[in-house]
Amino acid sequence: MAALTSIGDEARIAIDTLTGRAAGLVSPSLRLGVTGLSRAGKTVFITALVHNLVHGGRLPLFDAQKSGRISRAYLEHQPDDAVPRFQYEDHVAALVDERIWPDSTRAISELRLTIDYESASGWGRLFSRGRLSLDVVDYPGEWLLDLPLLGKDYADFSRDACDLARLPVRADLSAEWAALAGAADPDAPADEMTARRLAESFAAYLKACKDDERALSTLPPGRFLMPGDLEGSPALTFSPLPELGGERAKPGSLRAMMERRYEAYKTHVVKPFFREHVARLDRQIVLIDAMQALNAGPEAVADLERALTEILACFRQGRGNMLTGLFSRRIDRILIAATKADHIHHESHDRLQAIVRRLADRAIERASFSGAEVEVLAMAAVRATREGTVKQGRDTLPVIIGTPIAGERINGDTFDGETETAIFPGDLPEKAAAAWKDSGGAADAPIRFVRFRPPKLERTAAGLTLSLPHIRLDRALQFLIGDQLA
Ligand SMILES: Nc1nc2c(ncn2[C@@H]2O[C@H](COP(=O)(O)OP(=O)(O)OP(=O)(O)O)[C@@H](O)[C@H]2O)c(=O)[nH]1
Ligand SMILES: [Mg+2]
Repeated sequence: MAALTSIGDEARIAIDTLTGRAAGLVSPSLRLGVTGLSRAGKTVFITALVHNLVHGGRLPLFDAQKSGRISRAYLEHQPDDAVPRFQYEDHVAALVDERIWPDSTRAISELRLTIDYESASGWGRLFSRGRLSLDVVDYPGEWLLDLPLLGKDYADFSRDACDLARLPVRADLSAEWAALAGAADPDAPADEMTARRLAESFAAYLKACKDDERALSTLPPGRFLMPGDLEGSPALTFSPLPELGGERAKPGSLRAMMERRYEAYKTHVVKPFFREHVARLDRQIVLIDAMQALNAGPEAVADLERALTEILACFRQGRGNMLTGLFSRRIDRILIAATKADHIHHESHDRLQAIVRRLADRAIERASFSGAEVEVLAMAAVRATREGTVKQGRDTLPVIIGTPIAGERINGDTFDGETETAIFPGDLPEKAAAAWKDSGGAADAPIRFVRFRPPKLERTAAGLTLSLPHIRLDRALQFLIGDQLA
């Protein structure tokens, strides 16, 4: 990444980090980035993590909690005033009180959780104040996928975008934009209306890819789909153009205007995001919805692998830049986690994890990623189901039991959102794993899962609500922050 930023940026990152470190002397802090493509489960993960720490949830594989060394975990003011706060209370209210999944978030947000703990070693107790501030940063994976743009000029960007648009899987979705862009004359005088039509058509094509049932992964620019407060600004009103020659853009031409806006997008959107957020992270979790991809078929799995490769490439370390090497905080642990494992029986969890591991290994190899410890996990941040068995003739079948969301269907039955139902999830992951081996990629039989409502929380005799149930959230915590509380 270092090669893509200028010295000025490096210096700023270094200064930011030094100030951070200085502040860190007062209260040691760790920045945890949580990312993933939209609907991957970021909001649910953060909510469950905080809820379990604050309420002393069951986390047997998280050392500090298991050995009773955490005396208190509580929310504090976040350090960055310009970043929206992660609306933890709203999300908990949705999950726990209403038993509905939280709304989609679509932007960056942050939350500070402070943990008071006792060090495991007598030596540590002597020197450490036993307080860690965990700054959790939730940001869209789509924004991260913009980082490669920093290494591309407008002509490179146009060429790559046009190549991708012509691929058979995307050709029908991009047809309208391609026709419009093909008809535009790059050398004609710049015209706002032409630029707007092209940008809108390009954004519509990117959105169609996103909405497509093949679950095609997103293409940059990420803010075209999630513009936030930049909607309608010139930095977001451009589009790639086909067949650009190697010569420079004519002053005052459509191409020159597009070029300037593309550069503005990099300067005003991509760089600050990288500098202010990604470059300051210490740890990272990348959530992936492997279940959905397996469900949607081989193209979707291949696409998920491509997205994961690109995401990992963004975290790859710079090539020996002195400044970043010395000052910048660097991500030293990355967890790739497949969420929503509560949709399958625990006998299949290891299989799901094996599938994800293979996907991750290939992505790591293709991104020639190195420099951080990478771990892979199949988990459910919130466990919406429990397990049971059902007798069928002489067989005993393992089932999962939960309340399907109103409107979900299986075999012609439509659920009302209130009734608990036992579902036999099948041995599909096994099939998927086998098919994966054979086809060198993915399952060919689509797997169908029912979406469940969040679980009903049990209460203690004293009326206290217990913390949110999960699958392997404790393992995730141990890997991501366990060493900081040793
Ligand atoms: N059963 C189950 N479903 C989950 C879990 N995590 C997420 N989901 C489902 O996935 C959906 C998306 O989860 P979110 O946490 O909102 O995903 P996100 O990545 O924050 O999505 P955006 O904010 O849209 O980018 C939820 O509405 C749930 O339906 C989980 O641990 N178990
Ligand atoms: Mg979210």
